[in-house]
This record gives sequence, structure tokens and C-alpha cells, in this order.
Amino acid sequence: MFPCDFAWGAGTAAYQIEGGWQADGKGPSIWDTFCHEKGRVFGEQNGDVACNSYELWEKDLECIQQLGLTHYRLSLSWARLLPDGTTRHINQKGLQYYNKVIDDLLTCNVSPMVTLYHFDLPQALQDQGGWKSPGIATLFDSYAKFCFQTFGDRVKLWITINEPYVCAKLGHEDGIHAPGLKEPGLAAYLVGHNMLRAHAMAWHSYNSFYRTEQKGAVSLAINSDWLEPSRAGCAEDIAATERSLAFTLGWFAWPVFVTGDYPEIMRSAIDAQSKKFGYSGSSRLPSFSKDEPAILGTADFFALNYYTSRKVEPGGGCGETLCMKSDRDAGEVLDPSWPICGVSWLAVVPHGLRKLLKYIKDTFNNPAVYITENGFSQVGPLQTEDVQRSEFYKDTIFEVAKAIQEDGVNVRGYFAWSLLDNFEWADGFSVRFGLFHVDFADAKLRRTMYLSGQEYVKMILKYKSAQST
Ligand code: PNW
Repeated sequence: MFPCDFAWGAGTAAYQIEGGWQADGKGPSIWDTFCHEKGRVFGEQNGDVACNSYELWEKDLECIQQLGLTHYRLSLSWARLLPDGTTRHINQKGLQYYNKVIDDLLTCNVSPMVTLYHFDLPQALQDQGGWKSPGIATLFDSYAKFCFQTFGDRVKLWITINEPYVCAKLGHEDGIHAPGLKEPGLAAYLVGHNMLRAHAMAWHSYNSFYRTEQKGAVSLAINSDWLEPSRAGCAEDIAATERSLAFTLGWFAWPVFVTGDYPEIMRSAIDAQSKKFGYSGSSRLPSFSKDEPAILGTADFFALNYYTSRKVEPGGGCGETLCMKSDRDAGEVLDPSWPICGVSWLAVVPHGLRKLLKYIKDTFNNPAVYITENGFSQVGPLQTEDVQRSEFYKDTIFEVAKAIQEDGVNVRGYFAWSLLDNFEWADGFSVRFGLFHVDFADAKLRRTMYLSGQEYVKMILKYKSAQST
């Protein structure tokens, strides 16, 4: 059912697991700053220690081996490698840490997939304007080249930026993620634009200087819900669904996979709102310059983070103020028949993944797809017998199998989110996504496999043996 070299993985991100926020010369990141401010994160929690993977990496490796993963997705902390964000100063201890992680994985026959940027910008670069400043693209490109140069002999799967949508919107429109800016209708488009420029520069660097020798593949991880019209056959809802898709998945996938520019519906909707609020031309949604490396074609595969599905109808704006929601003019509602797991935004809809995969195949010219994140969260009292999550993984992986077999989608891998319970951003430690439970009250931060982890082991074994026969 699955191709013989299918990647069976699980993922984590540096700030969510590493801790060691000041260890051995690491510079601060925007998440260090954000969490240390009052009122930002659930229970004033922070990732100062988290799972302490900086010191307990070997324990994580044991978890990876117990699951029988073929791949492990991790992210590098930019500020651990380059404390002030620039290659002027390289933190050798940070370098040693990631070298060991990568070497240990390879020794155990596990292939690393490495994300360069998973939400944690060096604070020193935020102080110069962060992702709103055009210069960030060149700084990111230098960091990316440094990583390709240093780790690319062993790392063959790269993600430049994780979820530019979430960084742009939650960090700069809603202000609920670092850097905590609330500049509705303005900053997020600029941030998204600079992220695309940064990604494209890094992809071109890899393509020109490293690809021939290193033979790896580079993409960016795009998060998308599956969206469908609230009332089937209703023209307004169908149009709203198209707009919503353009403003989420399309925002980043259109420039990279289809036209080199933003979706037309997105630009025209923003332009219309701009007129109403007296902004000239395309000043809110910038245009790509012909003098810079092209955006189109800068992904060697499609990296998809999928969590949930939504029904869509028009509306949901913010009245007479400028904001992304008014630009989009599409409200997303939950189908009452979809169960909610843990966090309020996560309705459990495994079949939405199959539909989204088919949509990606048809819209983006049948790319190779890695599902780089997919998971199920728990809140409240500890349940190591997480039956619901086990069912969720079984159902979801079955949907992926059908997407491959019946719809002909070229899915190359599946990464469960997450290997471990960890620091779930604004929700702190109150939300648990792990295949392993982490006892945050225990000084040794003991890791214990959940039932869902055991189920994942069985599924990997089952599908692997089917692959080889
Ligand atoms: C992703 N939301 O982020 C991230 O890539 C992971 O680091 C994270 O742990 C995972 O999803 C689970 O949340 C998101 O509020 C963060 O809609 C927040 C949202 C969605 C995705």
C-alpha cells in the first residue's frame, strides 16, 4: 500500500523541546522574550527547560528507536547556532549539539528531516525589525547556507520555514505568538512576503551551490485545513471557500508552485478593501521584484502540515476596521458532527486529509508530498491509555493509504506531531501532542510511551512488512 521507501516519522521543534535557553552561549530568541513577558502564555509558562532535550537528547533517541521510525523531523535553533543571528559569530557548542543529534540518528538508521526555522527568530534580528524588515531575507539566506554547508553532507531533507501562515498571522496580526505584534491587515502580509523571499533565496542557494554534491531536497512547510462550503451547492459559500483557500494555502503555495505570485482572488480582495480604507494600490500586499530570485519553482516537494477541517461561509470580518478577516470575507465554522480533540481549534477529520491531498495533486501538478505534521492533542488529566488518539492515527493513516492507492497522490512520508509532549506555544504545557508522555513534574522529565505510540509502532511494522512483500 505504501511505497517501499516511505518515510515513517515524527516531529519536534527546537523551542518546544530543547530547553537550555541560555546554555553554552545560545542567544535569546523571540520566544524566550515573549514567554518571559507577563500574560503571554498559559500559566506564565515558558520553554526555558521544556523537555530538556538539549541535555537529554539520548532519551529522545531511545523514543525514536522504540517507535521504529525511519525519519525524524527536528528544527535547528537559529540563535543556538548563531547567537546574534549572523554568521559573524558561530556558537561551537550549538554546532556540536546538532552534529551529535544528526550523527546519532544516522548511526541508528534514522534519516533526519531538518527545519531551519520553526518560529524562533533570534531576538537580535527582531530588534532590527524582524520579519517585517526586507533585509531579513539575506540574513536568513546566510544562515541557511551555513546550515547546508555544515550539515548538508548528512541531511537530505530540508524545510526552510515552518508554517509561514502561522508566523505571519498569529505573530503579527493576532499577537498571540511571538513577537506578539498586533498590526491587523498590514504586518502579516509583509511578513509572509519576506518569508517567501527568504525561502526562495535559500532554495536558490541550495540549488546553485549544494545540490550537485549533496543531492538533497528543499521545501517550505505549508499548513492548511481542508475547507469546504458550509451549504453544499450554495454559490456564496463556494466563493467564500475559494477565497479562504486562497488566503491560507494559496498565499504560500501559489507563488511557489503555480504562478510566482499571489493568487489573483487574494490580491483583488485586498485591493478592494484597501480602496475602502484609503490605502494606495498594492501597498499592503507587496509585489515580488523582478530583480530578485524567482519564487516560482522553489520547492522540491510539497510539505504539508494538516490538522483539521472547516466549513466556510461569507462574513467573519472585523467591522469597520482593517484586518485580514475582512479582506478574506470568509468565516470558518465547525461541523457539529466532527469531534473536537483537546484544543478548541482541532476538529478530528481524518477524511479531510485525503481530500486535501487530492486537491494538492490536482492543483499543484502532482508534486511529491510529505505530510510533515499531523496530530491529536490531549488536555486535562493524564491518560496514557489514549484510545481516541490511537483511533485517530489508525483512521488518518488509512486515509493516506487511500489517497495513495485510489487517488494516485504521490505521498512520500508521514510525520506524526509530535514525538514528545512539549511546550505547545501559547498553550504552554497544558496541551499534549506527544506519542510519548513527558512527566514535567519529574526532575528527570521521564518519557513514557502512550498507547497511541504503541499503535504507531504496530502500524509502521504492519505497513513496512506489506511494503517488502
Ligand atoms: C503547528 N493554531 O502550529 C506547529 O508547527 C507546531 O509547532 C505545533 O506544535 C502544532 O502545529 C500543534 O499546534 C500551530 O492556533 C500552532 O491554529 C497554532 C495553530 C495551528 C498550528
